[in-house]
Amino acid sequence: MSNIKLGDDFTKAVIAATGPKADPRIRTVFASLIHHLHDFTRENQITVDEWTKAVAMMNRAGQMSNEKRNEGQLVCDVLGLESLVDDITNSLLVGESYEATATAILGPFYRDDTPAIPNDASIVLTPPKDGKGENVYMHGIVTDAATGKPIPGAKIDIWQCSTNGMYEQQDPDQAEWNLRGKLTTDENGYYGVYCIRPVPYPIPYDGPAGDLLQLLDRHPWRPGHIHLLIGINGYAPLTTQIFDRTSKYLIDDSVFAVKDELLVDFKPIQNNPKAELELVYDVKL
Ligand code: MBD
Ligand code: FE
Repeated sequence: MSNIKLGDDFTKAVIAATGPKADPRIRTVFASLIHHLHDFTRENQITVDEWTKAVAMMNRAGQMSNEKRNEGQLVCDVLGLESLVDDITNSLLVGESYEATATAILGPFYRDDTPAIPNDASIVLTPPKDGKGENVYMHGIVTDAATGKPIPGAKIDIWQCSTNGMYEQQDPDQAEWNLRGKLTTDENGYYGVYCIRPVPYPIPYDGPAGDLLQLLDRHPWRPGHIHLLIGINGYAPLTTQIFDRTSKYLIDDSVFAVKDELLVDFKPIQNNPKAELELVYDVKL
């Protein structure tokens, strides 16, 4: 390729520089990474100028990141990388997942310290002021995928953004823990919670992830979704998202997380003073 002097022999030498004490997995993965990175760089004739821009983007992602914002993860998300590792991780759980609920990516807004709440509580601590908030009674049963038996005591972390497109930690006008809660299934595997109908939402685009979207002529929008993380001893934790079947952006989710199996239907509910809509969502672990 043109006048490049640093060809395959150079790449082999860089890989061979790995020392004998390197962990085997690290050795394998980095040999492959160096190989692909070098090939990519040669194939595309990447210049110092272009590489400098890429390094600046990585540095800026690091500088912007804090406990409320994970810009590196967002950059990965817009490139489909979190969805890919989610799929690979799931495919490695042989036997476990054949009938289990489909997974989806965790995303950058999960908080692992979300307080426990009782069943049938509301996570709407700060009701949306824009009139777009539709109250939903979401409930279902968690069962064992293999036996069909209900699973009592499963922990269900649930989180969603408000109708202004912001998660609680991004928005000073929302109470802490608004639209978040950690439920526990009862003796019948039942869980229930009052939440809001999720609306489409743009991922934060004022940083490198947004710059990338712009460079690629893409929009930042995600379809309306609710996050779930379900865990109990003896089962692989299930990270997923459910999507309003009627939402915009199902076919062009900016982070490539939508799966057909995860589309859900919000239905009108009668005789419930706390909600206009009902969402029945059962989970199989
Ligand atoms: C989100 O709200 C989200 O769920 C994902 C996966 C990525 C960015 C923002
Ligand atoms: Fe999200």
